[in-house]
Order: sequence, then C-alpha cells, then structure tokens
Amino acid sequence: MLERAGMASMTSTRLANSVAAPVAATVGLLSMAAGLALGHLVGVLISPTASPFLAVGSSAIDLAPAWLKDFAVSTFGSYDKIVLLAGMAVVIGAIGVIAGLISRRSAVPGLVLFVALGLVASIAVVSRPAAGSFDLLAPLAALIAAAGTFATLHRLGRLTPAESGVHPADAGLPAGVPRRALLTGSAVVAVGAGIAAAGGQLLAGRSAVEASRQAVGRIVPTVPAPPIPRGADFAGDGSPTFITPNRDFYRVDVNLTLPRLRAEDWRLRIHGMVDREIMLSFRDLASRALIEVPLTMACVSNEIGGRYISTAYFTGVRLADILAEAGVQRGADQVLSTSVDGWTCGTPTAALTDPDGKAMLVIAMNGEPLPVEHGFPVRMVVPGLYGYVSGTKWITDLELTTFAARQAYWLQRGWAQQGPIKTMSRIDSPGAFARVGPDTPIAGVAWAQTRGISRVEVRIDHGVWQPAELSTEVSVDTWRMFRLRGRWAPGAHVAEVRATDKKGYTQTADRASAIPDGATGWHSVQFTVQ
Ligand SMILES: Nc1nc2c(c(=O)[nH]1)N[C@H]1C(S)=C(S)[C@@H](COP(=O)(O)O)O[C@H]1N2
Ligand SMILES: [Mo]
Repeated sequence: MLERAGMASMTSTRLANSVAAPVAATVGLLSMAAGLALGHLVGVLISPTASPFLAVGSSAIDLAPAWLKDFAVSTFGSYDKIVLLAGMAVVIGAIGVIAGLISRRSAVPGLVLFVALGLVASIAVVSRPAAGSFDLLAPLAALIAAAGTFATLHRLGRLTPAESGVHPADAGLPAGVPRRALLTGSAVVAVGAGIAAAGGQLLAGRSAVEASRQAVGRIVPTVPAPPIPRGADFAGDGSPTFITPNRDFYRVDVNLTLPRLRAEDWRLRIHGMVDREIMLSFRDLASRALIEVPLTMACVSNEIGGRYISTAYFTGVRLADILAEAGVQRGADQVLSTSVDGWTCGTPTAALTDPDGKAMLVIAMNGEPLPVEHGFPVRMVVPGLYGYVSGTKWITDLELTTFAARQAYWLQRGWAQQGPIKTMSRIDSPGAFARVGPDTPIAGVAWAQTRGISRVEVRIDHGVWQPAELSTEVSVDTWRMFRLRGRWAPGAHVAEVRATDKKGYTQTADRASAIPDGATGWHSVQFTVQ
C-alpha cells in the first residue's frame, strides 16, 4: 500500500520533513524495547550469560564499587538484583527516547546511537567469564531488531502529520492511513517485544536450572550397581527395554510449569517427631555414601495395560541412615514429604526406616543429575510403593508425623492412604488390533516390586494358560519381561496375561479401577494374524 503510493521515489519535500516529538520519542522507546527483548530471548536460547540485558547488568555489578554493592544489599536486601535490572530498564528506556528525539529529521543519529549501544552490549557479553563464541549472536539480534524497528517506524512517523510538515493527503495517501499504519506497527512491536521478553524470562529460569544441573556434573556412586545381566529384557521381541532412557521415563505430576530449583539453593529440612532436626544442603547430601540401584517406579493411576511405569538406575542416599541420625520418635507412623511448590506425600515411616531397604533421596538417574521434570535436584524414591505415596520430586521438607494428624495431597482427593504396588502384567506386543505374522511372540512385562515375579502365564482365545518364558531377574524391586513363542492360526485372536508373585499371589481377573489404590484385572490384547 505504502509502496504503491510511490514512497521510494518520494523526496522529503513530499513527506513531513520532521517527526513530531512525542512520535519520535515513542519510536525510539519501542525500538529499544524490541532490541532488548529479542536480544534477551536469543541470548537465553544460546547460553545463560548471552542475554545482552543480563550481561550489561552483570558487568555493572562487577564494575560497581564495593560501597555501592553494600549499599544496594543493605537497602534492598534480596531485591537488590531486581532493583538493578529495573533501574537499568529505566536508563535504557531513556536512551531509547533520546535516540528518537535526536532523529526527528533523519533516522541516522538514532541509528548511530543504536549501533554504539550494540557495541557496548557486545563487549559486555563477550567479557562474561563463561562466554561462548555464539554468544555474540544475541547482541547482534538485538541491534538488528532495534535498528530495523527504528528505521521502519521512523519512516511511518514521517508520513504522519507533523507540525512543520505536509499533510499525508498531500503525499497521495488518504488521510488516516499513515497514522493507522504507525499505530499498528507500534502495537505489533510492543506486543512482539512483550512476548519475546516474557519467553526469554521463562527460558532464562530454565537455563539457570540447566546450568546448575551441568555444574553438578557426574555423580559417582560409592557403591555402583552391578551391570545389568544379559537377557534382562526381550526388547527384540517387543518388551520394553530393561532400563528406560530418561527422555522416555514416564512423567506424572500436578505441575503446569516445572519448579526451578538450583542445587546450590536446595535445602532439606527433616523435622517433626524426631530427636534432632536435620538440615541438609545438596553438597551435604552428595558427599555422603551414595548407593546406586535399578528400581521400577509405577503410578497408581495406571489403568490395566497402562504405560506409567519405567525403570532407571537411581543414585542417592539411603533414607534409613538419615532418619536414624534424626532419631524417629515412637508413634510417628507417617513421613510427610513436601516439594518446593507445596505438593505433599505421605509415606509409612516403616517403609523408610528398614535398614535393608532401598528407600532413598535420589540425586541422579541413569548416571546423570536428575532431569528437571523428574525432580531436580533431589527427589524421593521408595521401591514397592506407588509414586503418589513415595516419589516426591523437588523435595524440600520431611516431617515425621502421624497419619491421624496430616493428610497428603492425593489422600485429600480420594486416593488411599497406603499405596503398595499391586502385582500386574501388561502385553506390549502385539499391540492392540495389530496385524502380525503367524509366529510373532506375545511379549510384555510383569511387576510386583519388593516381592518379585515368579510366573507369568498367557492364554490365547481363552484357552489353557501357558507359562511364558521369563527374562533374567535383576532384582525383586524391578520389572520382569515375559515372552511366549508359538504359531498362531490366521484370523482374529485375543491374548490375555496374568502374573504370579513370589509370595504366591496370582493376579485376579476381577477388574477394579485405579482409584483408590490401583487397578486390578488381566490385560488383554486383540490382534489379527495374516
Ligand atoms: N512434587 C511432586 N512430586 C510428585 C508428584 C507431583 O505431582 N508433585 N507426583 C507423584 C506421582 S503421582 C508419581 S507416579 C511420581 C512420578 O514420577 P516421575 O514423573 O518422575 O515418573 O512422582 C510423584 N512425585
Ligand atoms: Mo502417580
């Protein structure tokens, strides 16, 4: 539209020869905001220190004299950084206004100022101690966004009526069009900058935690787990792999956004009905004896055949040792654990104090620091109990109390107080309604943590139960795979599975839904042989 009006060939005599002061100031401010926001977003995507805004702030802190820092801390306390960043935003915004005001006739002075600021930001970014070679892309993006916005809005600004200029109608445009274009352009820039800044902030929080995870580094267990024996799964025939890679590990929590807790800020308070309160830092925890054990976690909300079950090597500190140091008092039958966001979980004390038990405060999963979505920096894991009564992620508080006194999150919502994992099995292959070849094995997984699986049987088309082959047992606390080989006739079939645990209990056919304490019933799969 504007191009068709012949702007390219237009000379400044047909445009307003200067921009109105309020328009110029706004254009400068918006351009600065666009640059700042985009630079911040690109920066946090690259590295925790590449954001030009934060880099300038960090440099300011580094360069500030000691008396000023002391003054800031004593005056603003833990808000000192927010005050600094807010003050910076005001100063930078003012520079944006100045960039606009010195460019009422031509955009050039403002553009020169933006380039100069881009240079300052670049120096701040590359002088960060952990600066990487791609970090410069962030101030570059900021400069392009600011200068591009400035040139564009400035041009639109010159088309709007200025006190000394011509009316845009004289420039061949219907009155109102340029003003609307300027307003629309400004609104787009303002909204875009807001989104970029907010997105950048969100990611910045995340990257601070990622940086903390990286700083934790490799966690070496004092007592490493023995290697997984051969034959621990039938993955080649469609069972899950024995170990679930972290990225595939099931995830269940009530969190819309993940808590972001840095290891260096983490504390665990152990209190309530104890002889001695204990406060632990991450360093305290990580420097203790660390055991490493493969454990299978499961969620109570699994319906029959559900996928909320996974196995990992967990590395951590035995809870029995820590609770022994705290001295659990008589009658404290519940350990109420709380995560940093207030979610609570009630575990029977006996499940945590068994000296041979593997209940632990976990700091690593499959050899790496806990992924954020699985509870970084510390979570609880207890073999044999559903996650809702044992698996507190982002744990920060352990209170020895009683079931009579305190009700945890899911207990208040109708789930059972006690949540031992039920003996269960699931067919993974063939998949539901799959079309398969005649000698496709029936394969899957069975679990009965702390008891162990002794037998899995499969029956086809409601025939006789046939014992399935079992994978090598790794421990009674982990799942066990099964496989039934055979040759099935062409046509439609149904396969059913049932497991028996080492206490002699065989899964009941009676179907119960997951609430309140876990589903029961046999998993079955229909498939077609062709
Ligand atoms: N803080 C917190 N911890 C939590 C939950 C939660 O909602 N919040 N969910 C629990 C439930 S119901 C389960 S099954 C396990 C799942 O752990 P995962 O997501 O690491 O597999 O975490 C448990 N720990
Ligand atoms: Mo769960």
